[in-house]
Amino acid sequence: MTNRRNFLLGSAAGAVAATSVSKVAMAALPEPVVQTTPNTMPPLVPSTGRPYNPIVTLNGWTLPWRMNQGVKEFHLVAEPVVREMAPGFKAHLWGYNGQSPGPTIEVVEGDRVRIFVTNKLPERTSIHWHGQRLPNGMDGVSGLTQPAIEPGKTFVYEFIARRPGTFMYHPHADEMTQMAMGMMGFWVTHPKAKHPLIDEVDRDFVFLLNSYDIEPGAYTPKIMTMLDFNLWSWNSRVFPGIDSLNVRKGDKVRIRFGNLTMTNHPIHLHGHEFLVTGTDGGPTPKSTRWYEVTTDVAVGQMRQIEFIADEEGDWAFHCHKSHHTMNAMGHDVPTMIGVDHRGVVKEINKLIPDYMVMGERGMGDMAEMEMPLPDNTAKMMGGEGPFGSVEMGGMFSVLKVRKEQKRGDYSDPGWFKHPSGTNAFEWTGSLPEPARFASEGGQSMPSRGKPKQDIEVQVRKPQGGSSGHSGHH
Ligand SMILES: [Cu+2]
Repeated sequence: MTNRRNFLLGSAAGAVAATSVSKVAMAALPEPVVQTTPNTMPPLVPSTGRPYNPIVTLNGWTLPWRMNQGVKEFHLVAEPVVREMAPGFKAHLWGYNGQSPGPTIEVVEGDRVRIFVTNKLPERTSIHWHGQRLPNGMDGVSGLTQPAIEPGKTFVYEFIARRPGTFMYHPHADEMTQMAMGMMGFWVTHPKAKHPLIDEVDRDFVFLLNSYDIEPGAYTPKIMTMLDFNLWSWNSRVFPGIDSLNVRKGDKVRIRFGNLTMTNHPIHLHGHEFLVTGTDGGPTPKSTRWYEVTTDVAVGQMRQIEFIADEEGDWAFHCHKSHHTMNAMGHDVPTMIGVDHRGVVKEINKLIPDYMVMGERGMGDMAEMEMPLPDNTAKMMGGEGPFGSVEMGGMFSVLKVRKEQKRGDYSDPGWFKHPSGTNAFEWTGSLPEPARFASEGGQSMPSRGKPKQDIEVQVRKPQGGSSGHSGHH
């Protein structure tokens, strides 16, 4: 759970900051709130300031504030953190207030916001409030709009949350390193009154798309990686470490996501069609909305989707780039589908008895294989569902729609119990002759310049041996 730690008497890491920040200055700061678990925290219902319908951060939390003469004061601490990316797999990242990503900041349109940022990293930082309208000097670009925040120092940002919408925050100092290390967070500005383009919803979820390159067995991301990441994550979690989105049948659901990776992510929901009701620029005009089941989020963008959860079940929700639903194994694995290497394996087994070949029937076996992995490594794919392995990793979760789920209850209802007769099943009866070959064969347009003789693909077959191919030379 959330805990407060005394900043001056804090951990060893805190001692660095304590020496350089005076007691008088610290007394004026709101106490930093630190999160110690990667669990999805219940929504933070506002007890001061204007009311709003709070959001839920997947495997994350919302930062509490204090009111100081009408100003909402927050305190972010940039610091090294240990993030559990999936059960049993921990990464040494940089983040804010104990976690990566940092806490979600929720405010209401028109709020005056003051954010104290204390730097407990070994290098300079700053925070850019991605997408906000604000005075130029509050934009957080080190060198351009402010000096960088040196280690041990605290800076203050202050501005009015001028427009409602979905925003992010991230460093704008040594961005390449600091974002690759997990420094980022979400920001939601709720509308202050009924807004013609912002509907009220029953459930409002947020998560950030991020990616890491952590070698199997290692703890720290490689920060030089440009595209070949091996961990594609939502809020620095990989499936099966990403919590499900639990809703009540009939709920109006909003899901907001922002992309701080180096590639686009087509986010896909099963069983329902949704509207894109918000982008970086705020709510979309109603005339521009159309139904989709996949929406692409480009680098640096935010998207907000909405739908009525009117179909019961466990619905997959994931990035549609198939490599992004896999975990760390690297991409240097040759494709072995269809390769018969029984003979080779026999020879290798004489030298290495445990040697086995990967992927000759596809990679699905990897999900169940109990191959010894280096310590601290997420399986390439896995996740046990009610019918076996889901054979997924990375950017994958499940939308759970249930009749019994109560309003405001975000707990996991377990697996869906399918009404009898509504599951796909194995067919064991007789099979009819395929009708299609008789009716097919026509082309919509005749081809031109076709070779007189059909070209046959040459397949090199093993010569001789006892494989049954002898005689076919
Ligand atoms: Cu993706």
